[in-house]
Amino acid sequence: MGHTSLEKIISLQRNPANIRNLCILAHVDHGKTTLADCLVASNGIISSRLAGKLRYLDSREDEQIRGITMKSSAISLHYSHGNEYLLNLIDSPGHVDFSSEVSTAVRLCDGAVVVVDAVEGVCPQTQVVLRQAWLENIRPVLVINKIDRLVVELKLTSQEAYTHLKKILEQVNAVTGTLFTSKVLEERAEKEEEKEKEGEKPSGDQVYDWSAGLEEVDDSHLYFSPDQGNVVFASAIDGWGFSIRQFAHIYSERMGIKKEVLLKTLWGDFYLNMKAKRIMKGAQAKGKKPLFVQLVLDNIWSLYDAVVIRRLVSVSLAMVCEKLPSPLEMAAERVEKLMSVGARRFDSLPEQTQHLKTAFLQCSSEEKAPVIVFVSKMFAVDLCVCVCSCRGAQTHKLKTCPPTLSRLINMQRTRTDLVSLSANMENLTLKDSKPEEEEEPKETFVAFARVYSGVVRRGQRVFVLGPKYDPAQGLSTLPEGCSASDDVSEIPHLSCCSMENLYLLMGRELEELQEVPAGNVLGIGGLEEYVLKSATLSTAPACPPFTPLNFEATPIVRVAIEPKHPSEMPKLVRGMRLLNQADPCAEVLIQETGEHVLVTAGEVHLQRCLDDLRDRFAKIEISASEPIIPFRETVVRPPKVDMVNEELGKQQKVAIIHQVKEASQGRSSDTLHLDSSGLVTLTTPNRLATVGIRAIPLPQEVTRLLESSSEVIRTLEQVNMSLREGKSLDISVRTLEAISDLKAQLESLLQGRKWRNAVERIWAFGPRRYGPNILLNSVEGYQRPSVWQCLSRGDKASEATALRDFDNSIISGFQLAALSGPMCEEPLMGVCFSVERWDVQSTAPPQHQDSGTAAGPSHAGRRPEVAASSDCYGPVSGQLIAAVKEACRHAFQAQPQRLMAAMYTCEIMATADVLGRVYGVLGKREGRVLHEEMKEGTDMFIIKAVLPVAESFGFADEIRKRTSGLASPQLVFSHWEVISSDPYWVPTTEEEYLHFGEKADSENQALKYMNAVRRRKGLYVEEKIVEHAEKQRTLGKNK
Ligand SMILES: Nc1nc2c(ncn2[C@@H]2O[C@H](COP(=O)(O)OP(=O)(O)OP(=O)(O)O)[C@@H](O)[C@H]2O)c(=O)[nH]1
Ligand SMILES: [Mg+2]
Repeated sequence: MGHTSLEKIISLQRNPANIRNLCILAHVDHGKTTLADCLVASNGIISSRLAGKLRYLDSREDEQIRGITMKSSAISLHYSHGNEYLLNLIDSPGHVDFSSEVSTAVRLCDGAVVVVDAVEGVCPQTQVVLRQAWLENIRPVLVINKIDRLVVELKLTSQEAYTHLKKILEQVNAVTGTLFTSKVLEERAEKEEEKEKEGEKPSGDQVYDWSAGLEEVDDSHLYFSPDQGNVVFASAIDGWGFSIRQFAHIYSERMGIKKEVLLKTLWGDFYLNMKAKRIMKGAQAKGKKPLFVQLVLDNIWSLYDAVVIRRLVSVSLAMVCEKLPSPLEMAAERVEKLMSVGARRFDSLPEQTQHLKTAFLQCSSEEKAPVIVFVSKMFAVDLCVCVCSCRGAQTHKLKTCPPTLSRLINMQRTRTDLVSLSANMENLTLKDSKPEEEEEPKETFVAFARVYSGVVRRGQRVFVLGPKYDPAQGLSTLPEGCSASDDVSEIPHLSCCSMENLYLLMGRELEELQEVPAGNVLGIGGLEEYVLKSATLSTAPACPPFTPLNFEATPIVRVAIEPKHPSEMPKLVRGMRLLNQADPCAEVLIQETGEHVLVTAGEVHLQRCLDDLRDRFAKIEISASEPIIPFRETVVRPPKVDMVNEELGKQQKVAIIHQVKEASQGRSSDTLHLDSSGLVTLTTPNRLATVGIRAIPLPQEVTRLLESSSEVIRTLEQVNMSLREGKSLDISVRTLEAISDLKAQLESLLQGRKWRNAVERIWAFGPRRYGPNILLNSVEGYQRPSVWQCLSRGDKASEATALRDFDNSIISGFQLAALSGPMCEEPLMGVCFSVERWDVQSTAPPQHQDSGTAAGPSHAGRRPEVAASSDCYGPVSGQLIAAVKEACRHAFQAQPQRLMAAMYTCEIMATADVLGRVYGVLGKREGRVLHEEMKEGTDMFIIKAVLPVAESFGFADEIRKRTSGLASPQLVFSHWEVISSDPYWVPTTEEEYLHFGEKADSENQALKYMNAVRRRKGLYVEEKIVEHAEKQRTLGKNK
């Protein structure tokens, strides 16, 4: 097949029925890029001899060197199979660190090819990508790759191979099954609730049968099975593959059995009865060879490159074209999901917005159809590629494009850009005054996007809808029939831009296009000023922004970055800004300390970001700090039984009181009081207010719940804020349900006398108002409106109470305390601060002590006097914030304190002979093996372990080295875990001295971490400088 011409592709773009937008998804190294190579070769873009070896879509140098894909990239292919098809193929990375790239790819597709390694089977990332495909409602097909390994490496017989393949299919289907079941159950529960709301009270006793409903739903189309035609067996590296269709075709001719019959029986428990010349069921029971083994695998095993094995390309592409939906077949459900952002429900959107749904479903390229485009990521392209192809007419091949010419064109381009953006005068003069800056080729960003409706044309103006844009607001403010060239500056989250250039994505090259009709994937140039990472573009202001992408990876590894030469700081800042735009997952921020910090998903991702920054975006030498490991601080319950030293409990308390006293030295210590139960009472310097606070550890489940519901808590906080401002907010039923769910769960978890009525008394969450710590109102006589008030809207009871003055100061103090704890200024986690006393005296002189201890809304009238009587200590609110913060810190210190470490989980696959070494490495790095099992049919073991993030750097490399490359772990952030050792513990008894040494810091992991953080932050580190103090004393005695 020759090179497909651009005209051909443009003409194919006009027929959405024959377009397939698909991505290739798999666990790392299962052969996605190799498979893509075969498909690319079919279009003559690379030679078929190189297919499988070139990994054409891995265009970056580091991708080639490391052998893993890091960015998803797209290519448009032409394929004829009866009809002419246009395939927009996106290759995605499989490494966990880059799972955000998978999200950006999946959003633009209608279908996915899921690749599974025939030897390794379903791996963690396979499950993740199946879930991602599911969440985006796109249809998957399966390619079981590397069949050759079963023959060559595992040396399985054909019968064994069949059993093995069957098991892999079962595993994949099990994952799909779980996803499906949970969805059906969720929908059923929703329906039930709706019914209840409509007043259809189900009569009589209700017996819930949770499995009911599942049987009614047809799920057969969901599963992968060769007889459904959605599975291909392949060896991408050798370029062959087959589905049972080919074999059915051959044997139906050869044996005179109907093709349809063969299609149904070639996979499964069927065998050929030679005598009767009939296909019978029950091969396994009768000990017969299944048809698949006899007719398919035996052939492959005996003739490794038999005539029956077709080129992989035609097999897999035929499956893709038949089994994956075209853009026209987009499910209504998927559209609604894309359009209903956050808490809003689709039917609560404005009518005009709901009308847009038809535009989506029609995927029409008519003149009148509104343009709707979604940009899922911005990627930086080499200027040469970009410029050459946009000048396609003059310079055809990008590789031959001389750099000087490209720079010249670049200069022209930037100038025209600047003129068109002439509003930005500063920029213009800046550029003009520094002509040498222009010499440097500038990074150009191209948006990776898809047209959902309408035709986009070059230079067309569209609205850019920010993620928070509200179509209702836009519609009410904008005049009827306004277009994107009008002024929209007064509407929040809405701006306009023009699409300067449109490109066809061809792997490493871009081809310029004039217009792109609906249903296609494309690149858009000229958006870098308007779009940061992703955006929705439309000509209709009624269009809502699409739901944000589902990212699976949490950015957790942070490093501080500095230029080697301080004078290059501006270049670094610009480079980091570009990096932030070019990477969907990396975060760039300036910390309170002034450091420039880069947050990435993992070690490999970090390395790629640093390389990008150095070679591409900043083009300067940079130095990165050691990774900054996040910790959390928490308190735990005092141990009931002390293993080492029975006296410790008492001693600790004494020690703490001592500590607190010490800490408050230099200040009038009569303002601070700590009682033996851990209640800290603190009076403000002006002696007008006194707070009493106690720190209580939250049960683990509560902490976990709070952490996982941070989104809900944030929404709750927003709702409360607008209620306080007197605004009414249209909250969807689903949000309210989520809030009341959270409340119910908290109530069931916070049981016992200590927590009586605690959920109602929650004052705030923190830090940042949605974190995993609680401020509890235990002030006698203070009834403040509940944080759950949105649940009981309309009830009179909730309106009867009012906030006391300075209520907000208490919350602020708590937020500050929760943001940085006393151990090493890291955020707190799982701590409840119970405010047990809050006295405010009405007037300044301290002698009127009795007048102000009572509290309650009755005081509200007198409060302004106090606020007005500003004294030498500053405003009351400020003092109160500081007092609450201090009291929280002291209360925290009065409990046994612990550090919490971030933990990774990892799954390591290793053969039995290297198992010992894997355990060795894990043990050395404080890892803990959760379980270990043997993968059936292979000699591999799968080990699941957890490992502190702090110990993880170089882990993957070390494992690989120690096992000579046989085991390669993937680290995924999992949870926070309390480090059991007490960083403040000191040996007190003789045995302890003997065992731990005088300083006891040799084995104290928590102390090591804490001091490292303190040192990094420039805090005081308490270390003993005097070595062997005792010995000196003994010497002295002896003299
Ligand atoms: N034996 C065998 N090896 C294969 C086959 N397909 C791919 N490989 C090898 O598997 C390795 C990984 O292939 P890639 O195509 O880079 O895998 P990938 O899924 O793109 O990997 P990531 O993009 O990093 O997730 C390469 O060394 C390939 O040569 C196959 O069919 N048989
Ligand atoms: Mg790859």
